Amino acid sequence: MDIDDLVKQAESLESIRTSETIAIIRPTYIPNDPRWNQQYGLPLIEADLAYDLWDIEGGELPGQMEEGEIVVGVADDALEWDHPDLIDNIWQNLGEDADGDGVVIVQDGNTWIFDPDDINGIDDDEDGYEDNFIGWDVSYNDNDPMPPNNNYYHGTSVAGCVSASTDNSTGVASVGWSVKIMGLRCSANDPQYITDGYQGILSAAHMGANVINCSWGSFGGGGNQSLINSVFNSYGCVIVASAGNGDPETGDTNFESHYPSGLNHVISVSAIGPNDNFGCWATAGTTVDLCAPGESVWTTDVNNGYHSVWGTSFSSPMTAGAAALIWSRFPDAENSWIEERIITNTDEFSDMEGSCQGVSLEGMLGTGRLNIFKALSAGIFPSLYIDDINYLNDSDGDGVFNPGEQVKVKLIIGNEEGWADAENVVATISSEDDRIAFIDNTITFDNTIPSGGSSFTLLDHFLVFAFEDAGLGDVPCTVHLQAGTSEPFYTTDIEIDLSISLDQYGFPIDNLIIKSSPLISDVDGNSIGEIYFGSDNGNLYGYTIAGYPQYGF
Ligand SMILES: [Ca+2]
Ligand SMILES: [Ca+2]
Ligand SMILES: [Ca+2]
Ligand SMILES: [Ca+2]
Repeated sequence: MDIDDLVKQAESLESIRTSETIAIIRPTYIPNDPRWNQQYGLPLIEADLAYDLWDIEGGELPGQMEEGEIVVGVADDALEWDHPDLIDNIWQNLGEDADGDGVVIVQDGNTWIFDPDDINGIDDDEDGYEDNFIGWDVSYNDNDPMPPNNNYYHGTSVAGCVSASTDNSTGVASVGWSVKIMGLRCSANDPQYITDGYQGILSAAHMGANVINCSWGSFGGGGNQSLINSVFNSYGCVIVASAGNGDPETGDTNFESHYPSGLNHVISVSAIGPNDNFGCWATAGTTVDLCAPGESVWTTDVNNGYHSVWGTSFSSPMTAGAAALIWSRFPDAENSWIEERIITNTDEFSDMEGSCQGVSLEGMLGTGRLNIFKALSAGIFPSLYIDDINYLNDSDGDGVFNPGEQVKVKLIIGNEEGWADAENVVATISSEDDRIAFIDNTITFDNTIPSGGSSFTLLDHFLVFAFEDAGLGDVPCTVHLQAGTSEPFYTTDIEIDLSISLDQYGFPIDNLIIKSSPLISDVDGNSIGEIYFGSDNGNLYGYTIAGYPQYGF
C-alpha cells in the first residue's frame, strides 16, 4: 500500500461533509399464495423475513437442499396426501422405487396413485414396512394413510401448517415452504381419538423422519417417556407436540400436565392469536416450551379444500415446520441443537406476564412466541444495515453529488446488537436508473463489523458517475450485502437513494424566506463570490458559497 495514498484517503475522510437520511427497507419475501393476506401467523413468526434468507429469485427454495431432504412425520388421524397444495411436498420414499424411475407416485388422469411399477409387496429398503411409498397407516398396517372419509380432516390440516406448497399461486403458504411431509394414520375407528399415536411416532422414526409432529395428547396418565427417549436418542429426531387446548368442560386454560407434550425431549407448543394475544384457552404450564399462532389459522382441508382452524394442534406443526426449515439450512446439526435454536430464539410478549382465570401465566408459556427468522439467523448471521452514506471527492469538492460529477460513495455499515459479528463483508451496488453509471460497484470491508458496532472502509468506495444531463433527485439503488466466511453466506438487499442535487453545500438555509433576487458579488475582494439577498424580516443577508454567513452580515 502506498503510504501517500493512505494519508490522502485519511484526509479525504475529514472532508466528508454530507450525510443523507435514508429510508431502510427491511427485505421480506412475500409468496404468491392467494391466502397469504389471511395468514397473519406467518409474518408474526417472521416467516417472510426468513424466506428472504434464501435467494428465491435466483432459484433457491427454502427447505430445499442439495443432498437429501428434511422430512416431517405427521402422526395424526390421516393425510389427504394428494391435496393439490400438499402433493408437491409429500415425501417420496425412493428406497421403494423398484423401477428406478425416480418417483413412487404418479398421476393417472386427474388422480395421484402409487407408481404401479413400484408395487411389489417387498420391503425393498428394509425399514420394516412393505411398499411404504409416502408413509404408513399405523392403525390398519397398510401403506396408505389416506382419510377413509371427510371426518378425518385433522391430519391434512396439520400437514398444511407444516409445509403446504408455498409460492405456487395456490391456496396457502407455510413456514416449511418445501420441506417434506410423511403421512401416518394413527386413528382407527374414530378421528376424535388418536389411538395409535406413540406407535405412529415410532413408525415415523423407523421410516427416517427427521421431525415428528404430534397434534394430540391427553391430560394426566403420564405418557411413554421411554419411547420418546429412544426416538430422540437412537433415531435423532426432533419431536414437537401440541400443549393442549385447555379444559374440555369449560374451554378455559388448563394448567394440568399434558402428554406427550409434557415429556422430556418433546417441544411443547401452546397457542397465541393475532398480536401475540394469549386468549386463555390453550394449555399453560411449566412444561410449555414456546407459543405459536393457533387461532384462525388458514390451512389445507380434505376434499382439496382450505379452512380456518383453531387449536394448539396448529401451533405445533408450525413449530415442526420451522424446525425442519432450520435443519434444511444446517443439515449437519444434531437434534438437540435444532431444539435449542427454536426454543431460545423466540420473542417475549406482554401476555406472558398476565393471568388466566386468576392464575398467573408467569413461567407458564415457555420462552415466548416462535420466531423462525431469529431461530435461523441469531448468533449465526449478522444483521446488517446501512447507517450512513457519504459522498466525497466530488469534482467541485462540496460534498454534494451534482450532474456531470464523479463521486466516491462510502457506506457506514452497522450490525445490530445481539447478532453475530460480520466477517468478510462485501457491498455491491446496482441501479436500474440510467442517470448514473457505476465505475466501481463493490466495497470490500477488511475489518469485522462487530455485533452492535458499525464500520466504514478507509480505502474502498463505490465510484459513481452522474451524467451531465441527469435529472435532479433521488436515484433508487440496491445495495447487496454479503457476509460470512463459508456457506451459507448472510445476504441482504437494502434499497437506498443516491441524491443528485444542484444545491451547494450549506444551502438551502433554514428559517429564512428570500424576498429579493439573490445577488452574487465579491464584496470582500477575496476573488470568491458571495451571495447576498434580502429576507422578509427586512434584513440583508450575505453568505459565502460554502453556505456560511458572510462576515459582517
Ligand atoms: Ca417408480
Ligand atoms: Ca420399506
Ligand atoms: Ca416394495
Ligand atoms: Ca400454496
